[in-house]
Order: sequence, then C-alpha cells, then structure tokens
Amino acid sequence: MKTLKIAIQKSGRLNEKSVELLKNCGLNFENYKSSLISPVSNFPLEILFLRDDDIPEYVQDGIADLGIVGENVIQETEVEVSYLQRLGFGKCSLKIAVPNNSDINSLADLHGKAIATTYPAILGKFLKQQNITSDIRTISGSVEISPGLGLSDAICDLVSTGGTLKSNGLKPFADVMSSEAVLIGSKAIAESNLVLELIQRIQSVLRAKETKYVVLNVEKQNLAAVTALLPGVKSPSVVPLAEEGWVAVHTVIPERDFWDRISQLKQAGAQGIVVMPIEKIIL
Ligand code: PRT
Ligand code: ZN
Repeated sequence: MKTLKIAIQKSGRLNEKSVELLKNCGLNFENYKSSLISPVSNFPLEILFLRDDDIPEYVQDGIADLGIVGENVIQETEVEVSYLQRLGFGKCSLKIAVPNNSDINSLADLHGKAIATTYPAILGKFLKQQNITSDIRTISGSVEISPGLGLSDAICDLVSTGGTLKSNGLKPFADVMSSEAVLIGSKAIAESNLVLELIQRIQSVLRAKETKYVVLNVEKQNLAAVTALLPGVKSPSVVPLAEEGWVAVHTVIPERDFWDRISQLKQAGAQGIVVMPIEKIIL
C-alpha cells in the first residue's frame, strides 16, 4: 500500500495543534523538533515538518499528498490544491489597519496610499475588486511598525486578539479575509481510500471537540421539560436511579451554546449536572 505524506508546520502557531489533531486521530509518531520527517507506526503515513509557506506548493506538486496550513498562506501562494477539511484552529483575520490618528476613514481613502503587507497577492486582489489603486509595499515581517517609521500609511496584516495593533497605535479598519487552518490535498490524491479514512478520523475528533457529554439527575415529573432542551446525537438515554421517582439523563450538548443550555436545564429541574469532554464521535 502506498504511504501517504502529510506536511505540517515544523514550528510556529500551527505546529502544536496540528500534532495534537493527528495524535487524537490515533496516529502514533515521534514529534522530534530536529527531524524533517517522522513515520507513523500504525498508519501508512509519514509526517513532513516544514515552514508553513512551503506547504501549499509541496502539496500542489505532489511532494506531500496532504498538508495542514492556514488559508491565508494557501490564498497568498495561489496554488491548485483541494480543500478537504476546515480544522477550526489557527483562526485569524487579515485586516487593513491605520494609525489611530490617521485621516483614512473609508476604503476609497486608501487610493494612492502606501500599504505595507506580507500578503501582496491577497491584498492586490481585494483592492482590485474595490477598484482602488494603492501602493502595495511587500515586506517580510514586523509590518505593524511600518507606519510609525514613515514607510506606509496603512498596513494589511493578520490579527487574532488585536493586541499587536493596539500596542502599535493602530486601529483595524477593513476585513480582507478570515482564515483558519485547513487540511489540503493534492488534486491527484484527494479521492483515495486512505485519505478518506484519515478525513473521517479527523471529523470524528472535530465533532467531539464541539460537544460535551452531560449526565444529570431529574425528577420524572420534570423529565419531559428537561429532554425537550436536549437534542443529543439521537435522543438522550434515560436511566432509573435507586431513589424512587428520579432518573439520570445522559446526552451530548454543543459546546457553542453550552452555558445557555445548562442554565435552562437547571431551571427545568436538572440537578447534579456532570460535564465530561468527549474524545471521538463516530457517526
Ligand atoms: O516559520 P514559519 O514560516 O513556518 O511560520 P510563520 O512565522 O510564517 O507563521 P506563524 O507560526 O506566525 O503563523 C502560522 C499561521 O498561524 C498563520 O499563517 C495564520 O494562518 C495563523 N495565525 C493565527 C496567525 C495569527 N493567528 C497571528 N496572530 N499568524 C500570525 N499572527 C501574527 C500577526 O502576523 C501579528 O504579528 O500575530 C500578530 C497579531 O496577533 P494579535 O493576537 O496581537 O492580534
Ligand atoms: Zn511562514
């Protein structure tokens, strides 16, 4: 059987989460910082550790079959790859920002102005769509200091918490794109059975992350009110308790509306609510 190759970031913001995701898929490998390649002992897969900027092209050219990388890097390198799965980590936005005291107030004000960025291709397309011609200055890092140095009127950079912009006296002013880590595949490999198996494992880990396992006790007379609040995978399991008139309800709750749901459950009569993380959900 052919051994697949997956490229992930060697070090940086996506490395730890990429390794964690693959390990949670049951893949057994060493995460040596010094090695470029690590074999997986229990799946026909090798892991290549690369700089994130190189990953899209390696996948496009078939040197790696799969890759985990930020959408921003894929779009900037303008490669032909298949998007196989959004991964829900490494979330950020590419934004245009200007100094707090800038007189640039609308996109049209960027006309003829200098914008520093490490994302000239994405920014160029965005400005073209808006019919704006600016002077895009491509720099390789520390974009946020360029207005202060008089090198540009605005910047276009990735933002997650917004702390870097704030501490450099900049304010975000337009969204160019939002991004997260994605699993990509070369056009040739995307349909292979091994790839499909890996995608299924990844999806079961992601699904589990989005949900919590909840066990609660409720008096039978309040059971209908409580179960009405629980979507569950199918329907909740209801188990009788030793104490007459009481039952335990087992179910899963989506992480995103978790706290709202819990307070509604308490109001409906749920008690002794125990919440547990889920490792995998296989449908
Ligand atoms: O060495 P290598 O080339 O592999 O890594 P790198 O230094 O180019 O990339 P790295 O590790 O910094 O980022 C990898 C990926 O993480 C990016 O391509 C994005 O997809 C994603 N990501 C998520 C981010 C951020 N959040 C982020 N905040 N990448 C960079 N930043 C930077 C941003 O450029 C700015 O300098 O963080 C600063 C802003 O952060 P806040 O929190 O202050 O807003
Ligand atoms: Zn990089």
